[in-house]
Amino acid sequence: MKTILTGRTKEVIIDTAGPVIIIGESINPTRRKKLVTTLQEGNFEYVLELAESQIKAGADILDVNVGFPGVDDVKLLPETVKVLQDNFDVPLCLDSPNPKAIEAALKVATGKYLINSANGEERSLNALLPVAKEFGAAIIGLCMDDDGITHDPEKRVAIAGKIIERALKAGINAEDVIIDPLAMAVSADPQACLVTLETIRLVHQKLGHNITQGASNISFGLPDRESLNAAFMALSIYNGLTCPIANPEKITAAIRAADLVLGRDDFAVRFVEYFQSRQ
Ligand code: THG
Repeated sequence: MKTILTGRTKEVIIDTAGPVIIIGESINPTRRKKLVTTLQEGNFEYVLELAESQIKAGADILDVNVGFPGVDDVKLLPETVKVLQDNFDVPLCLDSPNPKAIEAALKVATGKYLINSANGEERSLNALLPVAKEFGAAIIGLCMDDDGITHDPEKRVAIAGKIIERALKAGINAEDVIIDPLAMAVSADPQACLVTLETIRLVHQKLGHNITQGASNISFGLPDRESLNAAFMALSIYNGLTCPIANPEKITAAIRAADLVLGRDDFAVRFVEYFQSRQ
């Protein structure tokens, strides 16, 4: 299955057969105070810096999250989208819990972007599926619903199935629904990563959809996050993860390595090219 996203002129194909597509996570105010202060001043220079360095480091798509306390994201998300797409050609992943902000951003979008995210809650599906349909956007479906988050992988897959079914009924193409199995901190729950890995495996086998996840979530609260994230990334890719949201400056080398060992990089061309580009 192939999910096609576009920037102004650039097309990105997310293929369930790989290779891995990287969604850069860094435009996100979580522990990035400078992003909050610059955005509050209406200064987009730091956002542009984060975009440029992530693209150089291998990001194919950029996640855009401008949520912080007190922000008017119905205004700020579309403003940020405009600045980014005026300067870069990659597709964007619109990351907001506010459907109104997503809709406002899609109104100014110059490509086929990704909505981040809907989940199995009725309120979420009813608010976002019509928006995805209207603007021809793709959409991420998180494996949680009105009953909250389950630790049973089979139940997470059932929620993914429900989201896909509802999207189809709303007139959205199957390939435009990307499933997020939910990656959570392993410091808080020793089984958290195993549950996610099994969900990825089942979604890949039973539903055959593209799969994303906030891959750096798992290492919150621990030292040497890079090693932990790299181990989890490789295992997730083996099980069927195709478009992680992650920090390319820290994870692209491990992703290129995983693609190579999985036979998706003939003669190690992409692996070597990436290595040389970082020298
Ligand atoms: N699923 C989906 N979307 C998501 C998430 C998800 N969006 C948000 C988040 N989770 C993924 N994005 C991030 C962004 C930053 C970090 C983790 C996840 C992060 N930042 C460093 C920190 O907090 O220490 C700071 C910068 C760095 O060192 O890279 O960890 O699960 N669909």
